[in-house]
Amino acid sequence: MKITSAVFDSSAAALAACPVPSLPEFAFIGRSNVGKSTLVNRITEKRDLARVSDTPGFTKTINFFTVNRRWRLVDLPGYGFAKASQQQRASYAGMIEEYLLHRESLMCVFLLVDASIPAQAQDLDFVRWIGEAARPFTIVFTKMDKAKGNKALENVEAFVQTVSPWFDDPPLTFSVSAKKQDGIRALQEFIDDSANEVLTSSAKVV
Ligand SMILES: Nc1nc2c(ncn2[C@@H]2O[C@H](COP(=O)(O)OP(=O)(O)O)[C@@H](O)[C@H]2O)c(=O)[nH]1
Ligand SMILES: [Mg+2]
Repeated sequence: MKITSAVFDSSAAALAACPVPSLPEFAFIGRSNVGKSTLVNRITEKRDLARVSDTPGFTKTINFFTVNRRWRLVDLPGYGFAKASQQQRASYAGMIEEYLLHRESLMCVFLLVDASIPAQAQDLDFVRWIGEAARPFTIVFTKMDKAKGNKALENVEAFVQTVSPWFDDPPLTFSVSAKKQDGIRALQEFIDDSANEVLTSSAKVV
């Protein structure tokens, strides 16, 4: 597949404000600083499409990007909002939860997990939550280049071992390095193939 166009669509602070669900959507979630915005930029092959910020918790809205006029990438606010008040935190969590549970065009949630550090409670909690909600998700291990030696592979292995017993089939995983450009193509193909599947099957129904 080829990226022919990628544009910022809109920002929303509530489910009701999201764009009309006319295209298959793929959402990115994870702790602040895990590499969500960077990954959106790599997948869309645009340097500055999603704002890459070093300030944890900078993105506070749901941001939509339309790619090839066929599918949308969705950059969700990071969880663990260091600079937000308790009340702000609760309202972001509510907004994200509503989007994840009720967005009809959501095809897959990508949970980004930092492979350079051991499993974090917040990430494991999210896997458990999304599994219980029975929403389609995959795990994307980021920053595969960052830790020394085999550490990243060991962290990935340990994470998968921890969560796999919670599911009938172990979750699908990807490993990427935005820095080295590793694993990006596989994600692009997965997204495009998934979008094609739904677009063709809905075309048949019409
Ligand atoms: N070493 C390394 N750093 C990365 C990678 N992906 C992102 N980063 C860095 O991690 C920081 C946070 O990235 P960002 O995309 O803003 O994270 P977000 O808060 O999840 O959107 C930035 O300084 C990025 O340059 C990666 O694959 N490898
Ligand atoms: Mg970001």
